Amino acid sequence: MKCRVCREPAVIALRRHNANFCSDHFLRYCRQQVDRVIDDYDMFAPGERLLVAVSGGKDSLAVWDILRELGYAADGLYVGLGIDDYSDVSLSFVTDFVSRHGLELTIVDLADSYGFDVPSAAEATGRVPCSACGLSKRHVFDKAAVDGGYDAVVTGHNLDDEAAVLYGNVMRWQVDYLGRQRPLLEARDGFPRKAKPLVRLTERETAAYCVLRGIDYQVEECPMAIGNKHLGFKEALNLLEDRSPGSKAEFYFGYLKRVVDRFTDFEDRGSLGTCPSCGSPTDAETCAFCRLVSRTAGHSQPVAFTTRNEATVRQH
Ligand code: Q46
Ligand code: ZN
Ligand code: ZN
Repeated sequence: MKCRVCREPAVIALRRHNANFCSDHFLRYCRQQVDRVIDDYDMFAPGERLLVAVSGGKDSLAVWDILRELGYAADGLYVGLGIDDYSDVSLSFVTDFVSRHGLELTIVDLADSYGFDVPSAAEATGRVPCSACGLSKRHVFDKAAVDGGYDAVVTGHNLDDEAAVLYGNVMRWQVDYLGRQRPLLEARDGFPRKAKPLVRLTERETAAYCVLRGIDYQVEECPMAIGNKHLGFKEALNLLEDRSPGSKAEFYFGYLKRVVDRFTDFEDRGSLGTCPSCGSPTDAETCAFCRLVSRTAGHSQPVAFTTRNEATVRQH
């Protein structure tokens, strides 16, 4: 097996591209794919400040690393979810990466800042943990980006993630979500710009990128992912991809090219007010995150809640 570019021994075969790459050319391929997404969607302008939502997994560390390599000014934000050892180990991968490269990281711990963690929120709401977890992460990322004057929030969603979310939204005809499923969402109504520069890379590719770059990451699945429908959609698409390499990319990029604009009208563009507790934009009297904070009161360690008590830890 030889590298498509230099004919030296290859370390990875990409069936959907019918190509093999050596280590150097695979890393270059990954950077080029990210660069192409940034370019295609006009994601960032030179000199902008980016905030990477980093979890300790392969995707968020890979996107942070590639953005650095491409010359972008990117800081990280880690949200402590309080999921047993899983959260502690995940954070250690992030802090290792940060100290190795001299980066700036903000840590917001849900329990310290808001008085609940993901397990207690799941208990209080009676819903799957991912529901409170996703809501909390979105709130913390959005708020940190707006308060910190960042130009965009960057997440490590990859091609497998986006194809699985698209599949799930199509299965249930979630037309309002379909209209917003794009690699770039512009800032609007008090929400920051959101960018997903990894959408041209698969999970396997981001894992290989980390291994070849010597980046250690959390390999365990989140123990609270049980009941997460997303994983089922991923498995279904993996079966299709195995039989017909390139199916995921055709499904997702075909959607972006030919279909997504037809769903724009379904986006809920009702006017938003301001949450009286936290100042976030909301279409309800109090935002969903502050309602979650109230519901969890009494289900976890009591911690005084104020609107401005993010326990940020800066590490250099
Ligand atoms: S961390 Fe949170 Fe994920 Fe765990 S509880 Fe679900 S959403 S699976 S990305
Ligand atoms: Zn090569
Ligand atoms: Zn609020």
